[in-house]
Amino acid sequence: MSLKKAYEQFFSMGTSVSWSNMMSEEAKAELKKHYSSITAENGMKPMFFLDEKENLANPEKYHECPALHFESPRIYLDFAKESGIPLRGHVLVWHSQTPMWFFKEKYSKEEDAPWASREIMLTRMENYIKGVLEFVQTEYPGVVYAWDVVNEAVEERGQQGWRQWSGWYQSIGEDFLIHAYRFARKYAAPGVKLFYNDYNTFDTFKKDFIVENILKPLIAEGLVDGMGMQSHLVLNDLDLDGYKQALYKYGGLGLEIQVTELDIHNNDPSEDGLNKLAEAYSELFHILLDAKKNGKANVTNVTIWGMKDDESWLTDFRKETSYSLLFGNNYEPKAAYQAVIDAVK
Ligand code: 9MR
Repeated sequence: MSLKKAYEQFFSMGTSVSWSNMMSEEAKAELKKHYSSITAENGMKPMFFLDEKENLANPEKYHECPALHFESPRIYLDFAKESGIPLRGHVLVWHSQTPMWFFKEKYSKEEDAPWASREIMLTRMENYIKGVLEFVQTEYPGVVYAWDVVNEAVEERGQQGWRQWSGWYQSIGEDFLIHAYRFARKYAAPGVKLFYNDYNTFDTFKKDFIVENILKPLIAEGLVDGMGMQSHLVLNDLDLDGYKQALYKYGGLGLEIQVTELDIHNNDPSEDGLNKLAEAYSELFHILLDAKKNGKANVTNVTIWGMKDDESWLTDFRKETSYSLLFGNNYEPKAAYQAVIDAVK
């Protein structure tokens, strides 16, 4: 049984893919077998589209319209096109993995270089979004079905509100977000879905902030189609009730819901540890399936953040080996994989 087949009636099943996955025939075979959606884990973020050499060499020429290059993104788009697996675009507007010089006057790399003006940054934003979407839609029509337009605009603790140290916030102000969606809607091909994406979206304050300050204003202008709940969870600190409440709250707004970056950090590779992980995945997938079936949330995709344990970003981030995914280091299905398959039976 494959993941995509098991879930085809309910939602697509995705995974993030790395550059090295794209170089591996084994990984590509696994992708074709199990997944009906892919997301580039890194390679379609702004740092990969922005041509640093060209922009820095000719800042006057590009100060309104940044030079872009497409080598890195093409690897993912070529595979998506050739395999027929639709791709989630990640991500257009983010504070991270966007070079600091992009936000600065004359694309300066000096440490205390001034921010570019609001007007210039709005123009750069529009031209960046236009350039990326037009490239993708011209050369790979129909391949990218959704975009995370803005990622992680809210502070760690929601009660602090907007992430004010973001280059976007610093240079434009809090309405950078609505402008990003206006530009994305303007240039996105018909049918391409626009998402807001964030982590810890079940945190009470963060959830309320996102609903009131981000989703409702975007919905009022018809600028957003879906909410991306990243879902980087931790096995020893799970609150699936809170998760369900958040899912229902976002779902109640009438948006599509996608679980965009699912993993459950687990540092225990013993049988007991792996069984606990399987139970957590099982419970989570039951929540998602129930929400879909009872109309509480229109879940349209679940994406696992990594194809196999030894490729998870979590080991680096948590400073301990993480056994958080559905497949082990040789793509062997773990108990968590079986639990996900069983959840839908
Ligand atoms: O998994 C990605 C990792 O390889 C990168 O080093 C990291 C850099 O910030 O980004 C990771 O992916 C992030 C995603 O783009 C946005 N949500 C959080 C993810 C985990 O950090």
